[in-house]
Amino acid sequence: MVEKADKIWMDGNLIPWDEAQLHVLTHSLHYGMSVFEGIRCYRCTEGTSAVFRLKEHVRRLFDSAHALLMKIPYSQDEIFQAIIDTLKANGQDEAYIRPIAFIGEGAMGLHPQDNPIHTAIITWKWGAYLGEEGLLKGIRAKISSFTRHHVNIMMTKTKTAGNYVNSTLAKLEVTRAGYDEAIMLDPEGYVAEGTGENIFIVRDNRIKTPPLTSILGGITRDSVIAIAKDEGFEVEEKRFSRDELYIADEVFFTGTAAEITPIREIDDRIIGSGSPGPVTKKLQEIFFGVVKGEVEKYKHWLSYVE
Ligand code: PPE
Repeated sequence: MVEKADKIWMDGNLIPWDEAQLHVLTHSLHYGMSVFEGIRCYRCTEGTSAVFRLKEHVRRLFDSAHALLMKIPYSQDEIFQAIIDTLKANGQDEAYIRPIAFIGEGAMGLHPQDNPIHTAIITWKWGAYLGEEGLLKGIRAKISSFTRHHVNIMMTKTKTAGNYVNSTLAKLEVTRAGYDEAIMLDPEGYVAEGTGENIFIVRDNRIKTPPLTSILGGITRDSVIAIAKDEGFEVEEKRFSRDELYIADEVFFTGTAAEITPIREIDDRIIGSGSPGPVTKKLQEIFFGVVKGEVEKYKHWLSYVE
């Protein structure tokens, strides 16, 4: 259950949480055309709070809307500020932030030209996405029998609600089989991403992650690549097959919700030593320092909530 906060920002106003209601004819509910973001605000070591890479997340929200021919009736600056205002109104020093833009009530059918576009921002407490223990000890993943989207079927670089039916099918499949998370292959059979995460492998200290061709351009992915290169690692953005996962020394997921989650087992094969490896642990340590404002070099990724 999501723990209620005081306010939700909806169409320009901060309104009480329980009043953020919609009609069942809300167009996006029927056809899956809405775009959203997932952003995290962390409490910084020095006391204040900061949103991680807020500008990039807001930009991606607008990119998603643009690709779907949806016009969000606000500027990026206005949404940026509204997110800060929502956090302040809720007095949250740590939160997961979910902006969403969707097509409202009006005409039905697939081409609702005049229906309003609504925008909302919800903030709530969200701990470790795949569990505290998963973050520490690693999770067990399984490759789903569901294929990730083809680039001409869905807009894979957008965070479109409808894209996540595919993710949910995969997640349901593998969690019912007793695993923690699904890994999805692209239509050609190469490793693509998790249901809500990007994926990285490490072998002989070299890091590899699938290229952006058909996956979401994760902001955590981008951050981890920058941090890893800074640490002197070679990072290759290249397709790889499922057996490269099996024989990797280390595998981990990245995502706003998942942060950096080690994967200790895939399709019943133990990965490396079976517990998070040194590269994953090092990247985790730096990443959690960065989001808490401990690393001077990356302070420009933070938007302080003041
Ligand atoms: N791939 C997918 C399909 C995806 O949904 C996410 C984020 C990522 C990669 C990583 O992107 P980024 O957050 O920019 O590093 N998934 C969001 C939704 C999770 C949910 O269950 O809801 C998230 O992590 O917020």
